[in-house]
Amino acid sequence: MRLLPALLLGTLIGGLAAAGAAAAATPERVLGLYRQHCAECHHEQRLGGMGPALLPGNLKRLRRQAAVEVIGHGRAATQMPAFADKLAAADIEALADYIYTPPAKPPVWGLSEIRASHIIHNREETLSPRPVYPVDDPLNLFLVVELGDHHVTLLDGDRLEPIHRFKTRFALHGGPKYAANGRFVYFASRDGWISKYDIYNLKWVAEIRAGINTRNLAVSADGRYVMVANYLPHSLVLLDARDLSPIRLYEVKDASGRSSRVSAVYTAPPRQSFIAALKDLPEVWEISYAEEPPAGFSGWVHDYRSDSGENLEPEPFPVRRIRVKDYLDDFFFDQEYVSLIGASREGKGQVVDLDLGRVVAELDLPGMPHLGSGITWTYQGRPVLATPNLKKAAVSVIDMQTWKTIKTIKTLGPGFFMRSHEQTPYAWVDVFFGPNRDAVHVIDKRSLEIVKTLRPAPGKTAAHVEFTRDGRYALLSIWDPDGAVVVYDAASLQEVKRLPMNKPSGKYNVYNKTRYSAGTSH
Ligand code: DHE
Repeated sequence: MRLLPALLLGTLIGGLAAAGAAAAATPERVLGLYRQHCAECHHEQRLGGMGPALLPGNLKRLRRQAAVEVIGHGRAATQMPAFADKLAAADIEALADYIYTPPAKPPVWGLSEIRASHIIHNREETLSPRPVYPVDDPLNLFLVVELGDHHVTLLDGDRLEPIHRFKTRFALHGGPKYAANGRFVYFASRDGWISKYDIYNLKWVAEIRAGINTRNLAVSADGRYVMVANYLPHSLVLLDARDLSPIRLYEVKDASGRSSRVSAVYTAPPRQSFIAALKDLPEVWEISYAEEPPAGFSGWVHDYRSDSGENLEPEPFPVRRIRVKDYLDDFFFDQEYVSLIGASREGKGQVVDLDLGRVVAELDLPGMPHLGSGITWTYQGRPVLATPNLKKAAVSVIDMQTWKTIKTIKTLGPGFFMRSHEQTPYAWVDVFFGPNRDAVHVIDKRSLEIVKTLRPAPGKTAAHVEFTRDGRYALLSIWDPDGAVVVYDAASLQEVKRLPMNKPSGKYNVYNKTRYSAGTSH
């Protein structure tokens, strides 16, 4: 949620309300408060944007009283600020009532709306198959998302210099995903726009609005499909990667018809499938794009009994459902894509064996582990995973054979992103929240000790690291409108240079991403 303007306005006007009793909460007044404080991030019609949709269907896991708390005191690990000192308690209660009231007309975003939004900018066949600018190694290119003014910068990873800067849709979120050859990249914005960009020609190829409030997207390992995970509507949308035309929409429901938001979707290259976890149902979905899906995939999305085949025509891209023990808000995989390691926001961790199709272990992960940012490496001959925590000042290191925590590394505050590379002995983790948010820890993967704490811009959030293809340099964001990407020598940990940028967030190296480096998110 982008809240600065709302905050400033809130401070000026809301202070008056907070000081005294609120005026009577008429529908007009509540609507006015909503427009003034919430609409910028959550959308005029509560459909979500930078922040989630505020409709009863999307708030199933948030009790009304918890919503009152969030409005008053903000939400950890998000951009949601506290309004308790700007709004009177009665106004906060009235806003909570409002968001639990169904809209007069339920929002619809089906295949016809999706199709109607489709834009073709440039046909692939009209574009150059080679970069139109000088570059030695196109696999060592980087994209840097600049949240400050919704732009992306293309960086040359050898010269460590910008090549081009271009405007994007509003509020990109999650990692852009590259096609396997690294020429095309797919972006998702929080409000559902999926955009395909040609990095060689510096041109947009196509766009489509696949949802109203979107989580993320994944690209199939064969580069033929894009899958989009939505919060609103409760759907997954399969697109043709060539021009983003829609192939299939999956309504995300269980056998009894209860629907769910999708936490996220990822590609699982060795399985030729997409894997999605659900936020409101204890299920993981695996969707196969293999020519001949293995056994266990039903031909019908909405019916568990379809294995019997009664009256059901098998459809392409079938779904296999795996029941889990709790909701999975956040998750990632081992390098082989056999184990899915997931956790609910309440910190209940589970390991799902995707071959066996069931939960095989539970994890001790207190706080709010950010598994989406988890990484793996080999420690004393055994595979381990490490995850930052959005609520606790700690990094958990877990043995991936026994699934036991082998070390909890204390940090200076909760962190968002963790990164490493095969060619470096170090893992980097930021301190995203709290008074030390300008600090970044460097952990030695051999000793599991913090060996250095960097403060590249005192007072400004330092976050999210990505390595060059060879692991020689680590690039770090100064998450500020007057920010920069700071380049470090990954061995000496000395600063090499700074590239000024407008609130740079994630950085994505073509090689590391398309080779599924163990040190980065996939
Ligand atoms: Fe993210 C990735 C979920 C808040 C910046 N974030 C992801 C992914 C998920 C996720 C599921 C993986 C998607 C992918 O890459 O395919 N993020 C969530 C949340 O649930 C949470 C906590 C609440 C929310 O608002 O949705 C959240 N995220 C944030 C932020 O507040 C951040 C810091 C700023 C922003 O952009 O809104 C933020 N998230 C990012 C970034 C990535 C990301 C930069 C990609 C990291 C990468 O290197 O791959």
